[in-house]
Amino acid sequence: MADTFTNATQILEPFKGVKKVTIEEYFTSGHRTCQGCESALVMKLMVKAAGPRTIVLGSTGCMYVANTTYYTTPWVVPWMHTQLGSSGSAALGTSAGLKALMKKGKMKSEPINVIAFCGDGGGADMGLGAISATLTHKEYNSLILMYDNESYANTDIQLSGSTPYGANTTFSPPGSVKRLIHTRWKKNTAGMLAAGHTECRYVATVCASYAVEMMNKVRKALTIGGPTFIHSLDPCPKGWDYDPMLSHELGELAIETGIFPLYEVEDGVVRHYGKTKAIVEGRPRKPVREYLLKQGRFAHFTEEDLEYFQKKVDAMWDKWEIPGVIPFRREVSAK
Ligand SMILES: Cc1ncc(C[n+]2csc(CCOP(=O)(O)OP(=O)(O)O)c2C)c(N)n1
Ligand code: SF4
Ligand SMILES: [Mg+2]
Repeated sequence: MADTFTNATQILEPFKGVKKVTIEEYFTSGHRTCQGCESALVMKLMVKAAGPRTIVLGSTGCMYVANTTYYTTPWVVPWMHTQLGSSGSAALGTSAGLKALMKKGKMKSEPINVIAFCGDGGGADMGLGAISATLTHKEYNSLILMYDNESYANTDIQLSGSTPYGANTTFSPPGSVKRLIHTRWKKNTAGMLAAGHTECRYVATVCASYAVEMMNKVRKALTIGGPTFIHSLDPCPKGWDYDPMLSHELGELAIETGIFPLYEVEDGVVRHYGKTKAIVEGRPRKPVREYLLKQGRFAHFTEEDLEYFQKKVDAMWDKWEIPGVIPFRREVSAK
């Protein structure tokens, strides 16, 4: 056995401002994502943050299909496709494989980042079990990043467990008899995974509209090590039906309306950050209509629908045990 093996991670210090971000790209030209695709930006920032000694594994979805069209790819680092529900298994298996090879002295012992990404269909729905299992294996270092464009986008925008209430998708077109076909509330994926995996040392939510913060969360997850999870909210011009130039603004509005809170859970401690922190400290949230009505998928919403949506978001902030993170309330004992 090679005595040099350690289970160490790379120490990736946070970028202190945009001018300090490294210039090298590891996700370059050669992809065919839509104009304004925020998920493609997430891939670029994710691997830029991780650096060259990184392996990326990607489950089926837009970020697989549009990024590996025959004979072309934007990936500069080693990359592998995995089955739609397998991002968790791929992360764990690759990390375990590297560890075994290094321990046996069959490859040079060095910290290599393992990142597996999945969409919301692959992560919040189909692959949830595999992600959950991986987050309990604390001896293996990997990051699972779920890029959430709020639909099964690659197969033409079917609704997922992460699609917002009321949205028009190919599975939930509004009709004259029934206006809202999709009436389930979006899953709270990051909160669920953080609360349910007490030995997972790091879970965070991010949005690429805040690019440096987003990259620093990736760097932190990889540095902390063990299995870690990041949930990224990604505006998708095709699925959300808006002008591609609005991607950045819609990301900001998702945070400013309080619909998608930015937070990290590190060793069991919750920390809201960025504009979400300001909201927690008293800054007023923008009305959800400012976000919803910029998107064609909510064009059929009436005042009543907007009010319902607003009320649900208000409850996240006013009633949840930890705003935007943990939905339970303590019972108030009647004395
Ligand atoms: C087991 C399995 N079922 C269905 C499919 C078809 N399929 C390919 S991509 C995809 C959508 C995945 O959605 P998501 O994970 O949200 O990624 P996105 O396409 O939105 O980027 C589906 C259903 C598949 N590849 N494998
Ligand atoms: S459908 Fe959405 S996620 Fe897929 S490539 Fe287009 S913009 Fe990106
Ligand atoms: Mg998706």
